[in-house]
Amino acid sequence: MPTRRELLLSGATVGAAVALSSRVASAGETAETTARVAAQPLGLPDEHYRPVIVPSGATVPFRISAGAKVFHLVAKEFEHSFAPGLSALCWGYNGQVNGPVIEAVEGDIVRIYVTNELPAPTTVHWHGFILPNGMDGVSGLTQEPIPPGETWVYEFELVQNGTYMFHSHHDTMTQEGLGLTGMFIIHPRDAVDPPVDRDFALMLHEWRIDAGARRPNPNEMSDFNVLTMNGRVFPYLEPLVVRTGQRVRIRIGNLSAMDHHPMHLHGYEFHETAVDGQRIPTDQQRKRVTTLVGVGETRDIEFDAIYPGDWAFHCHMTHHVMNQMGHAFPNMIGFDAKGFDERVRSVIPGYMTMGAKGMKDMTDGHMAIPDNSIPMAKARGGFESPIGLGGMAGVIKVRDGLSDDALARGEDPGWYDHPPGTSAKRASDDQLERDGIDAT
Ligand SMILES: [Cu+2]
Repeated sequence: MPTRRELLLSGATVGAAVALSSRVASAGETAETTARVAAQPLGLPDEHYRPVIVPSGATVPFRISAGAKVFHLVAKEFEHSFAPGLSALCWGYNGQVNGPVIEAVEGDIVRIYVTNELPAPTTVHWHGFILPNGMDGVSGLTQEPIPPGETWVYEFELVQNGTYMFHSHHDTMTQEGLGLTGMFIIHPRDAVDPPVDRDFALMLHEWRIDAGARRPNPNEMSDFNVLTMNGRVFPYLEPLVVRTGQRVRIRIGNLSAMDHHPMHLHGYEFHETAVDGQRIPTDQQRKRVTTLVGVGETRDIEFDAIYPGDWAFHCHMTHHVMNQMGHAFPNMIGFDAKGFDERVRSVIPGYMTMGAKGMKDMTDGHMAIPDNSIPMAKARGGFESPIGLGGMAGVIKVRDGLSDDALARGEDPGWYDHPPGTSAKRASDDQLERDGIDAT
């Protein structure tokens, strides 16, 4: 077995690894005093791992320098779009809320620079990591917070593999709440069996954004009205596109403030293959259709995409698949508004009571909405009626014969064309009579 010294590092020699600048401010002692050398070559995309796909998001680019994989996170405020018609001033890394995704390989040494362009101090905590205590990123406990305008550096070896996360640990309620969270995926040295063809990463979050407000309210404790995956509400999260027969993994992380999310996949039974980065032995993996992702937890699920179609994947808390407009209305179900509406119209021309048949009234687009807000599910699929989903929902589009190129380009194949005889439709008189259904 070669000694550490004999090992050439990808793109950098051992000599370069030792010559680490001491001018860099460090979150702990290690980066300043010793440059460790990875025991094996740093893992490279497409050579040592298949990169994850981040719908509506991105991974952090890296360079190899002085024996480590070098990443740079810039924490700052920016305008984030949750959906056309709804944006707000959020805090995030590299211009993304709840992202971007850092990807590396078990055994890699990572050196992560954090530039603080926020108006407040910050830190980054590496959630679930086995690392030196001084790299753990807890403000006041393991380091001084990073002052505005400064760049600090974290450096540690990745001794685990799996789906992990990172987030601010300074004034956590405010900073996490405004979007300073992301996923950190550590690929194993040897791909798990069976390997997956499509490996998706989704980060869950919840926000309180009052209609017309410029910023989310991080002080909210229970009444969240914008529920997102990778910072988007349905249907503005890019679809998860898969060719029929491919093996799929979905990695789900939850750094919502207060809510656990039961994530439900339509049309499939999946295996829950990892919890908090820990791979579950194959014979203990349970088949499920819903996986509960607690706050601060991650889950990996895997399945063979053998059923073509447009399959919903969403949180099963019904208020979490609504958009802003919809939670706070009075209960009008069953209210007979006929005479009432006429009387009110004599005072308010054009008045119409909404919600007597349920919240679907709100989806049809004939209700005036305030600036910078989104009504419940305005989106249309392949049908005349809008899709009855909003918030924390996405679509997995499984299609026959998609080319590798089309998948690599992230092309949206459009809405599913259901084969004849495979869709729900109005029952015919013949059917009703044949089967003895009295529908009169
Ligand atoms: Cu939920």
